[in-house]
Amino acid sequence: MPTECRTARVIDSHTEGEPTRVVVEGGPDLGSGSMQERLEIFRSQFDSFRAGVCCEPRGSEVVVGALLCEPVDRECVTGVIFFNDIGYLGMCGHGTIGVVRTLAHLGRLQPGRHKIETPVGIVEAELLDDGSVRVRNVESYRYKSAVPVEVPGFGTFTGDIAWGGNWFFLIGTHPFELTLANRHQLVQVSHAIRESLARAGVTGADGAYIDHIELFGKPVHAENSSRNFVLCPGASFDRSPCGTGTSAKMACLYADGVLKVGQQWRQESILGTHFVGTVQGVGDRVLPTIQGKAWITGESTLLFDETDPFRGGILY
Ligand code: PYC
Repeated sequence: MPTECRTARVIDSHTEGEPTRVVVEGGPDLGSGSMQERLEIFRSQFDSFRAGVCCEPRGSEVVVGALLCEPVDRECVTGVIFFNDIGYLGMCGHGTIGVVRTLAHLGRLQPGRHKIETPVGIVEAELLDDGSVRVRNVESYRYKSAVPVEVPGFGTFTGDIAWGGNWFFLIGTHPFELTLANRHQLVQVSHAIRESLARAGVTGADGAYIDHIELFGKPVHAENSSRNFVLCPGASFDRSPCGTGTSAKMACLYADGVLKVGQQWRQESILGTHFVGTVQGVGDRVLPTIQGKAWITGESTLLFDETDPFRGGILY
């Protein structure tokens, strides 16, 4: 934990059930390079700050952190680096909705469109009058379709590999019940799938590690298009429908000719909450938008006492 970080002011929210903890003051100084360069500085020099904010005893494996930074591009309202209990995220859809809701709560932005800089590109977020937020994500695409993977103890699964701001393996056919009551089995099998993909050398573009596994099934609410279960990096699952996961899904549906430009895709989460998504076509890729709502749940100051053995989190 950097000695200069003794306190951090954070605002907590949840987006359709998934928590975001925005660091609004007290984060480490990452310099003035690109967001990708700042992410590398964060990772190599201040990783204990990430763990101190997200891990127990101050956080938990389900918390996604968001460090606000001065944007490089002055047209952006803020820069942001997303992180969790085990590392860093390229983009985060539910987290972006949480950031916008937090900035509105602080009086730092008004309803309307705002650009936000992330390590994987600029996204645009619109705060709507009803308090919901529509995020136009980074360009998303299907990288490979119908990839089989043998998973010891579970059998063979076939999935698509797609980019939606993070790398996903998306599986439509499986025997598992997508219910909250069945979450332990879902975590176990999707964890085994992720390990099997890595062992078999199945990756995203340029050898990128596939850190999100997404299972699909029928929605519980008839107005929705599909239900998902998303394993996040680490051992936690997304309580929201996952903004980057919904983007990756829509890129696959678009590539299959199933989702047309402007058509709505309502992605239901494991909790029964939903995001409304649409795509714009960009050649064989898409520019996805996802819309959902966040609620502020707390404002606090985290304290990192120098004598606390867990000021940098409990590391499993
Ligand atoms: O909403 O993109 C998302 C997300 C990624 C990990 C957790 N949520």
